[in-house]
Amino acid sequence: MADVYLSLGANLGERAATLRRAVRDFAALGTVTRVSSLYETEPVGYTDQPNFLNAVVLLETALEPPDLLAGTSAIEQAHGRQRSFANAPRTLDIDILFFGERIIAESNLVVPHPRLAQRAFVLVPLAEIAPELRHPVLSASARDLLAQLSDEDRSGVRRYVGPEWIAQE
Ligand code: PH2
Ligand code: MG
Ligand code: MG
Repeated sequence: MADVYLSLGANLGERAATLRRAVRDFAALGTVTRVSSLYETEPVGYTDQPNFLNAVVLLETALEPPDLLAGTSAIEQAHGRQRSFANAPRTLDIDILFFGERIIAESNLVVPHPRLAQRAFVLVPLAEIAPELRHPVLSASARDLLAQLSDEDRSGVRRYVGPEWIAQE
């Protein structure tokens, strides 16, 4: 079994409902044992698009990385994900942040996620559910990585609903 941290994002459609359904769909891939609050976040990278809702979950899975990636991609597709251009608005994005302590560098999957240390929309929810989690390459905790970001980066991330969001509707 591996502890896998997944990042979820949505900025089109019924954002919270989509994220909730996606986390329920993760039952097909393993057991979700922790869910962060839901955060409303300003778009990073390509900024001319709506705000996102972002969250991070811990999934305990017996799948190997390629099978997990196939599973998360299928869930993105099931929720209407269209691939247009990099960083385009999307109904659902699921990114594998960590796969246990494994380091993966394949053409279609790089783990730990290469941009997570720069992204407050990932580190704020990650540090909420796993502050002590160690990045196996950078050898810093989620809490420390978050502390290295600027106030300006962190200010683009605001709590939207507490962890109870997953049980609503
Ligand atoms: N995802 C991106 C690019 N920019 N910005 C926010 N706030 N949230 C995201 O999930 C996000 C982004 C690429 O996947
Ligand atoms: Mg992404
Ligand atoms: Mg993605």
